[in-house]
Amino acid sequence: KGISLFNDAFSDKRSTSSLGQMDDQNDPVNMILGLKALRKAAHDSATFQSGATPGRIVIPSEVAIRQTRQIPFEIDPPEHSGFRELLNPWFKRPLAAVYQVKLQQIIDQTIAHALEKDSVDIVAEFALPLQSKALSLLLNTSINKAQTWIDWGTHVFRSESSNLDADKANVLYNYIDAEIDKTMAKARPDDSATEDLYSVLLNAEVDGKKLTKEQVKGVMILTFAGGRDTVINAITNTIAYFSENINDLQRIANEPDIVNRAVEELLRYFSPLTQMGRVATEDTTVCEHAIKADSRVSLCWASANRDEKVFSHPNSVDFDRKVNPHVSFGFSHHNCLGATHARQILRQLVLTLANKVADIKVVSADEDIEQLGEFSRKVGFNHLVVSLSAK
Ligand code: HEM
Ligand code: EMZ
Repeated sequence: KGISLFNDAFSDKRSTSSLGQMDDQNDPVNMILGLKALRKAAHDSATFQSGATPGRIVIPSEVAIRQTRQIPFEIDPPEHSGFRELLNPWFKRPLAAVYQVKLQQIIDQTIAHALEKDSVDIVAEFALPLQSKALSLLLNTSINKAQTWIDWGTHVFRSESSNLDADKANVLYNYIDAEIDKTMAKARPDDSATEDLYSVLLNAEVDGKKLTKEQVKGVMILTFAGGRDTVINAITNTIAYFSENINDLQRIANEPDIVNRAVEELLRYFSPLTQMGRVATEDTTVCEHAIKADSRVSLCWASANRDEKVFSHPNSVDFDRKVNPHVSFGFSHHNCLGATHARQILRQLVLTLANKVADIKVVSADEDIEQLGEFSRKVGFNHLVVSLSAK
């Protein structure tokens, strides 16, 4: 088996040390590799903060290309909780039946289109349009806007030429500024059914104060950036997995009740987001290793998800795994706000593939390998051309 394999890039290191090291733009990172230590650090936001200079907790650091603080991602408790309470109900909307019906239409069209063609690039012609169209549901805005987002490509801050593309980032920032201004200029009807995320945020108060334009922009940048390549990788990797394990897809057709467990296991195995940083607020330790004040650590979700102390046979995909405390969506205060949406996409996608697709043949693949110091990790694909056949 080839393209469905996602090796554990951190296993050798984890067997001898609880921390890995990498440099990133002269701002080194101590990577926390074990699940238990990761959870402890994620929970301790006073010592390991998210609210550092905007962009610094992201790896690669986005300090050079972003001044706007992403909300609630780059804010620590206690301020974090007011923003989280505002956003939680909105981001739970994917649980509503009407939302799922609309999502199903998008998924059905995406699969029908792929079945019509001799071959499709799952990244550019399947996962990216699906992610962008589904995002219009999350924002509760017109699906016609999705084409603009599709034209931006798979990542809003990275391009083929650069890992940190300032021009590309500015396209997103200017777009969001313009959308905010348009929303403010509109006289809004008093009808909650027509509200989109921009208008909800512009009308909202947190701790008795209206959000500033800059804060609304911070939420919107995060919504566009955080749920983009993660979702695209999750979708593409899922198709890659089933291309070499078609019996597992047939099993889901026969036993649809296992779909949630299957999706969680695939998310554990792929870990679509490798790691996220924190900045130490004081001299401290992680697993008895010294960590200097104002230095970076990372919560390495991808490593923790293969921790042999927690997961038996961590490197196999096992849809029968009953206890699966994976951290693909993070852990503690900042756990992924988009998880309800992402899970809903993946569950409906896998069920629909299981019902409609008989086989997935890979035509060509180009793997996306992250180079993180001494670690090379496959996180997804630059392209994955496949040919789907109908049931
Ligand atoms: C936070 C992963 C999809 C929005 C996180 C975190 C992880 C993560 C690991 C925790 C970051 C931290 O602790 O610093 C993923 C994965 C996804 C996904 C693997 C897809 C499979 C999405 C989507 C959206 C989204 C679709 C929204 C459009 C957010 C937000 C936060 C977050 C807003 C910050 C929450 C907070 O700070 O309270 N995500 N994410 N994510 N994610 Fe996702
Ligand atoms: C940031 C991050 C959020 C960052 C939870 O993850 O996702 C990354 O893809 C973005 O580049 O800016 O939004």
